[in-house]
Amino acid sequence: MFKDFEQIKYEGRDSDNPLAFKWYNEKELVAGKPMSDHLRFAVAYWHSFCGDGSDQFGDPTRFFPWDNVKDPLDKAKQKLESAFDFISKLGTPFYCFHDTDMVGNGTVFEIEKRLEKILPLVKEMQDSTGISLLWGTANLFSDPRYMNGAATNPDFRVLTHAATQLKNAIDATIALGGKNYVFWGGREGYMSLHNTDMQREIDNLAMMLTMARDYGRKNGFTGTFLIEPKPMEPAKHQYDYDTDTVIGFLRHYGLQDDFKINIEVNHAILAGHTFQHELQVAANAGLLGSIDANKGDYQNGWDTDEFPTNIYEVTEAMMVILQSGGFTTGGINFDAKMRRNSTGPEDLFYAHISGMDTFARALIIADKILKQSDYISLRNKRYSSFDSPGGSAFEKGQLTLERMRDLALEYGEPESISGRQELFEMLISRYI
Ligand code: XUL
Ligand code: CO
Repeated sequence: MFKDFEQIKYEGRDSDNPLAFKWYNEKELVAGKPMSDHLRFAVAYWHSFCGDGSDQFGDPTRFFPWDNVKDPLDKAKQKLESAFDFISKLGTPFYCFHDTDMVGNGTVFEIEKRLEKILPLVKEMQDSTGISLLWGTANLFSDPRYMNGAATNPDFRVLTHAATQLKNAIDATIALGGKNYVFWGGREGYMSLHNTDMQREIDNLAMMLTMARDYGRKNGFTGTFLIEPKPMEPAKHQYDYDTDTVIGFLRHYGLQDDFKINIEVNHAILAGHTFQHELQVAANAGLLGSIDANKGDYQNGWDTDEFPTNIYEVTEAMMVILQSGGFTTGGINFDAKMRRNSTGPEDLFYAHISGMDTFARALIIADKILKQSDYISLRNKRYSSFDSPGGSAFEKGQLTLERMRDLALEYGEPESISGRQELFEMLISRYI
């Protein structure tokens, strides 16, 4: 599928070659390490090698050379070869997949059998190209058996099938040396409270995640388990609503030492937040794991999964990521799809090159803002009263309400201090 393309190279800012990087120069040092180490880019198997452009209103607009191959395993092999050819030529160090992206859907035992057969080939591909698995996951939302949920289904028998798929996807992730294992709970939520025992469903979700954690650890998985929050779509109410909700859930059920958060840009927007907000909430809890990079649409209320190009949004995100110390096992997975009317294989390159350049550029800008500008000192200055004897005694828990009243008397009416939001914004624009 991608045989007519050559290795994508860095050509610098002045290049007008759409099949070259203008900003992403993998070895270039930023804040003490190569760009590739900061960004840890991954290609998503599902959008890139399965997404055919169809939507609720129309048939496929994109065709893959393996579309008409009958045998699922032959199909999987052809897809695998093209996928690794694309990823190698693009030069991202990682990829991510759902079990069914790789081998197609079927009964959980058919999926199991096909995975067993394809895994040695995938391993070979990884070894010969040097591409690694950022994360694996199981698709527990597309098949009709999951229409009432997977781990939160009211029928226990469905849970046994979900668990089988989960076990096999964890096995695959371990066999391929995956750095993380992701849970996105597509159907883990509800449509109507009338027929839903919410407490029971959430307890069952926690039980399934606990089993998955125990199974993974017992079998040598040393990576990170990640939960990917999303407030709705396809479920009306999803239990993993946003980062704060998931953090509360993880702490309540004692899962916070093994799980972190995988934050997706468009999901943050659907939850009524910004991407930066979600990143900061996770960073505050020490649970910022990984990100699914894309771009939402502020005019509509669904998951458009566009390739990221918003330099303001991404710069602000990179500022949070850099300040939190960056990724460890996580990275930046392009959970993004081309528009329905982008139909050529070259479009897949354009989309990823543009997204990678946006992040690389944002990384450079964010590093400069943090290092060269007054951004940090301006923000610290806003809180400097907490470094005074009274303020620091308060933060240490040494004051009472009575003592606070004495201090209020002593200080007198506080003067008004500007928040200077426009100055901060000016500073960011200037560096961009
Ligand atoms: C759906 C979504 C998924 C997860 C993996 O909105 O983001 O693709 O990233 O299941
Ligand atoms: Co995602």
